[in-house]
Amino acid sequence: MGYKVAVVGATGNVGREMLNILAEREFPADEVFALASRRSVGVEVSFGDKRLKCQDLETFDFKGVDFALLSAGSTVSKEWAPKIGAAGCLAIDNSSYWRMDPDVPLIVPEVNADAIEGFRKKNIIANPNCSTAQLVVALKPLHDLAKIKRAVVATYQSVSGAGKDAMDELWTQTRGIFVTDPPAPEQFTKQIAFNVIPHIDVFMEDGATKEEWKLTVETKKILDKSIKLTATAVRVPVFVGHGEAVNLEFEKPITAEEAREALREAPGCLVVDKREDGGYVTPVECVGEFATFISRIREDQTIDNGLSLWVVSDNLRKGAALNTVQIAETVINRNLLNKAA
Ligand code: 11C
Repeated sequence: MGYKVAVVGATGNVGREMLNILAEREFPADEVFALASRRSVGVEVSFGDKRLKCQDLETFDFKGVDFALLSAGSTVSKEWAPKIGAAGCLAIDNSSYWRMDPDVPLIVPEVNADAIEGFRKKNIIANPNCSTAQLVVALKPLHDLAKIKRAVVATYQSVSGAGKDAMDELWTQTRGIFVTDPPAPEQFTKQIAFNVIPHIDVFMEDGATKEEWKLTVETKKILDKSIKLTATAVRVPVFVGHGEAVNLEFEKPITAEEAREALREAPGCLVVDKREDGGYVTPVECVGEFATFISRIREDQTIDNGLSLWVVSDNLRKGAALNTVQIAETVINRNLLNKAA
């Protein structure tokens, strides 16, 4: 018997990718429901070669549904994840709302799949922020090899992380600069076309942004609380795919070649590191892919046991929808739902 899966926020960037990935990976679903807010009821979304009509989240009955994959923002997740969990349906939540709750596991299956069993307390599992997911996939094999003491990360984040309206703003502003007057910024604080903006999410008291804070606290929760991490998160005029320049200081010696070998063997990682023109991956090439790509692996001679590298992944996939579906697959593979065969 297959599973029943509901996608909450089915009309958004990530919700649509969830449906694509469920179909692409032939997730063992008997029925898939597309759910959205009342104003999107009846809107059709693609699921493989089928079209699904969005149903109203408010009136949907989650009893008998195995998985709800949520990507409708923190406000919806705050209210709905507990209601869905209480109805006996496992809520896998892509918003930031539940991530730091001690009774909710925060999971990247390649990194901390064993922590998944903690979902039973609330029947909720959290999916990390997109910039964290790809980072920890790349850090895990290196941490296992030589123990990371400190990480310094600069992100180059695509506008799709801020939603569809933000993608439209990049498009209309870029075109507008050539054709007519560019529209004023609405989704971003400054012009995003032909520019970069060192500001993602709200400012915290210490001067960091919340995106930077998330990178720190989520990496600690998923990988190792002893890792010190400082980040600068930057929005760049790219539609899909986040890049990250990562500098690492390890406890033990590690060569670039050892790091490359470990990353080549690691689940979810794909090393493209040719040290020649074009011998590295850029965001444009990672779109639609499942892997986290690692390039530019090199020793940092300015510190003991230092390495630098470049990490790129599709933020709507590994950073969101793919990781959510992988969590559901892990629950199934570990037989944690106790569903009768
Ligand atoms: C961005 N990383 O690129 C954000 C989007 O906490 O899930 C995802 C926000 C989150 O704007």
